[in-house]
Amino acid sequence: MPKGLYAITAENFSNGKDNIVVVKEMLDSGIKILQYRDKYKSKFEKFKQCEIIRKLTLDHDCFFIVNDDIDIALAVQSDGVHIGQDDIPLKKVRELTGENITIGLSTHSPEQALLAVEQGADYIGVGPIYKTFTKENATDPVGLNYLDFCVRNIAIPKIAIGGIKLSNLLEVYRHSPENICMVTEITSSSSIGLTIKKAQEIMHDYC
Ligand code: TZP
Ligand code: MG
Repeated sequence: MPKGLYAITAENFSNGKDNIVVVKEMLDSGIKILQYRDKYKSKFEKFKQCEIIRKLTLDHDCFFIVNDDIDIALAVQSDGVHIGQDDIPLKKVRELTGENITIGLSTHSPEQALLAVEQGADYIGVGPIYKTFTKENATDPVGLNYLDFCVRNIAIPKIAIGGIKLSNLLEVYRHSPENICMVTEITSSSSIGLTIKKAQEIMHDYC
């Protein structure tokens, strides 16, 4: 999985645009890791969008991850699937997917991060770093201390997520996670291209 900026769809926070329109703008602006996340559509609707996004991401050399739906991930042959602490246990997901797919797991504590590695996760989500209004029932912010723990103790890639904006991106970047995710800062931007460009400049300067 490439390092750098990690984008996630959020149709409810996309200024009325559908996921496909937003994804096209993201890809045209150079996003190299994209997660499809949609908590409101039917399985059929999600599958149809993921089918399109799979083609688009292949054309743009972008790593494509499906959130929650292991069956959709397998059906469209995404590069990865992302699960949370309340989903089917990671070991079972691995049995279903086989070794050739990247599995990401959201974590919120040192215990969860260590267990994720033990159970074979390929990367972990670390967050929410700051307060976020994007995810319903998000846990309280874990802050940068938990990110520091992970950077020191967890060898697999770490994706910092939650409440990250252009305004605090540099602060997070200085803590050296392999990837940083901004959800609504990108999806709800009136210029997705400009927002991604600014983010990439900030992250590039401090490599
Ligand atoms: N997982 C942890 S926080 C979050 C997810 C999906 C949402 C982060 O969204 P935003 O808009 O970047 O705060
Ligand atoms: Mg989930």
